[in-house]
Amino acid sequence: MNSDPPTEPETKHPPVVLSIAGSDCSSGAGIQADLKTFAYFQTYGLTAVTSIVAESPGKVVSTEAVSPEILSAQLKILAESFDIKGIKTGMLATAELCEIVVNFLEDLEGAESTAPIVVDPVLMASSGAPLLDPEALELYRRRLLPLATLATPNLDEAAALLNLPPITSHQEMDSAARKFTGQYQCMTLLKGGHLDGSDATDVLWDGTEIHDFTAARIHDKTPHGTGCTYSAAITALLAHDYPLLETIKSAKDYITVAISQSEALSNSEIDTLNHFPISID
Ligand code: PXL
Repeated sequence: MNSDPPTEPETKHPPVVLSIAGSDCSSGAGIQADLKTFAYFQTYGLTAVTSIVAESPGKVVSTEAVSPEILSAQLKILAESFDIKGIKTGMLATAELCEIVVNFLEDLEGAESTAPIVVDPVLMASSGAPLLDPEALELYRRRLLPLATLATPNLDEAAALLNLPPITSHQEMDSAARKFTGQYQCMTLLKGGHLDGSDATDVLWDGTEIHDFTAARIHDKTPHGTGCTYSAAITALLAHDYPLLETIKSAKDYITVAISQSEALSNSEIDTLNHFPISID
């Protein structure tokens, strides 16, 4: 008779990841997009809400930042309760909330957390509505970005944070990505989606080498929430311990298919991103 103990199927918990971001009631961007993306990549997503945004795709009508007390309380209970393997920040709304987030991340580092921190420096919605008070920019520059493992600015965000004129070519992207890392001591994925051309190329400067990530541009599709969704995918894959280059390649493949399968679900001209695309090959 076989006396070996029955072999249990190996149960592996999904990595726990945290999004510190705003709520987009239309669910294309913000924490709603992050949670869907975290689920797609088989991670367990937590959220700390910074602000509530009333919007539909392409139209922000109102934003309301949460109180400092409730943001602090969300972060405190989550840090006490979970072993967090990856963190992303999105819309941080005000300088006061930004400072709470910075203090929280510094405390985590002090407690020897090795969770990667992905900072998506959300300054405005695709419609142009401001999502960060200008006074908070200094905190990004001095304290938040230097805590990041990876920052994921788009062209406008990188130009604003570097005090540069508009970035208009691949060559300028290359030098802006290097400059961003030089100034803020984090790796930089500069997203070139807003540049003209038949391809959408993002440039990663990892402190040693430049890497390009290119996908065919999907001309007729500009759904909102692509930046949030892309950085959430990166956070989830890093939490799974994927190497950085594979992470960015897979996240770029995912966002490209999510864009190509976006749909007109609202009465807006702007499509709704498909966070659960059918196939990503
Ligand atoms: O896509 C930027 C963005 C980020 N976060 C929240 C948003 C938006 C865009 O509207 O609402 C909460």
